[in-house]
Amino acid sequence: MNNLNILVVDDKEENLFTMKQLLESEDLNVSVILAQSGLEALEKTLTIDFSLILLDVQMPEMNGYETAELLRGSKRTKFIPIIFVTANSREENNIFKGYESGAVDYLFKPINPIVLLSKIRVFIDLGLQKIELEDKTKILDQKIKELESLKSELEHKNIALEQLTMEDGLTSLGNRRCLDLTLDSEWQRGLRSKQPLSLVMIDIDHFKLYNDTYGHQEGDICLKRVASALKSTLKRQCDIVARYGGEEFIAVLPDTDLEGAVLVAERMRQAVDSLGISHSSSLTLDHVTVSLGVSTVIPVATSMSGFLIKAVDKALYKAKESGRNQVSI
Ligand code: GH3
Ligand code: MG
Ligand code: MG
Ligand code: MG
Repeated sequence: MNNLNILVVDDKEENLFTMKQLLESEDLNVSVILAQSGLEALEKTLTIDFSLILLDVQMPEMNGYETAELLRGSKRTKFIPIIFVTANSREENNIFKGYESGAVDYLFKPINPIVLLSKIRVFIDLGLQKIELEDKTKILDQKIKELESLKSELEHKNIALEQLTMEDGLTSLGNRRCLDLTLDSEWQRGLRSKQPLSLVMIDIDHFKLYNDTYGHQEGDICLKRVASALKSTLKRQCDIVARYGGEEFIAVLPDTDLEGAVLVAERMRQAVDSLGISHSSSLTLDHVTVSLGVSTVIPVATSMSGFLIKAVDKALYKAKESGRNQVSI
C-alpha cells in the first residue's frame, strides 16, 4: 500500500493525534491527513484523493452522519470507504444509522489498534478493487458504445448497398426494387403510348413440400434453376422477370397484349415442366411445376400500377385453384 491517503476526522485534537500516531507507527505506508470538522473534511476531499476516511460521529455543527451523506452524494468521494469511530457505544440505533449513511464499518472508542489496522488494510484493498472495477466498467461501456455505433454504421451501409443493387442475390434475376422501378417506368410509358402492359406472376407448386422433402439448400438450387428457365423464355430486350418474393416471380412485358402474355406464360410453364426436377412429394405431378397468372391493362391516369399486381395475383390464385401447373387470366 503505497502513497495512500487516510483522512481522520474528529473534533477533538487529542483524538486526532492519537490516531495519527497509531496509523503512522505501523508499516501501512499511508499519509494521515487530519480534519477537525465535517466541513474541513469535505474541503480536504476536494484536493486530496483518499483511500479511507475514519469519521467521528459526534461533532458540533455537522455530525458524522451528515458528513458521510455529503461524501456519498459526490461523484468524487462516493466510493471512499468510511469507518465511523464513536464513543456512543451503547446505542444500537446509531450503528444502523451509520451503515445507512454509507459506512463500511463502525468502531467504538477506545479503539483496539490491532482491530483498527486490520480493518484499514481490508477496506483500503476493497476500495482499490472497487475503483479498478469502476474503471473497467467505464472502458467496457465505452467499447459497447463504439461497437453499437459501428454496427449501425454497417447497417446503414448495407441498406444503402441494397438500395443501389437491382439484382436478387440468389437467382441473379431482378430483385423487388428492380421490379418496382421497372413497373413504375413502364406504367408511365404506357400512359403516353396507350399500349397494353402485361404482367405474368409465377409461383412454384407445392414448394414448401419440396423444401420439406429435399431440404432448404436443395430448395435454393431448385429456385435458381426455375429462375433461369423463366428468364430463358423472354426474347424481347424490354421484358424483365424479377423475384417478387420467396418462390414467386413477376415478368413485366411492355407493349404486350393479353394474348401475347398468355403465350409467354405458357412458354414459361413448359420451360419449368421440361426441367424435370424430381418432386416426389408434390401433389400435382412427380416433378417441379409452376402456376401462372396473367393480367393486362392499358395504363390510365386514374389507376395505379399496384392495381395490376393485385389483378395478376388473383389470376395466379385461379391457376392454383384449378389444379396448378397451368396458366390463368
Ligand atoms: P402452392 O402450390 O400453393 O404455392 O404451395 P407452396 O408450398 O409453394 O406455397 P407457399 O407459398 O405456402 O410456400 C412457399 C414456400 O417456399 C415456403 C418456403 O418454404 C419456400 N421458400 C420461400 N422462399 C424460399 C427461398 O428463398 N429458398 C427456399 N429454399 N425456399 C423458399
Ligand atoms: Mg403459395
Ligand atoms: Mg408456391
Ligand atoms: Mg408462394
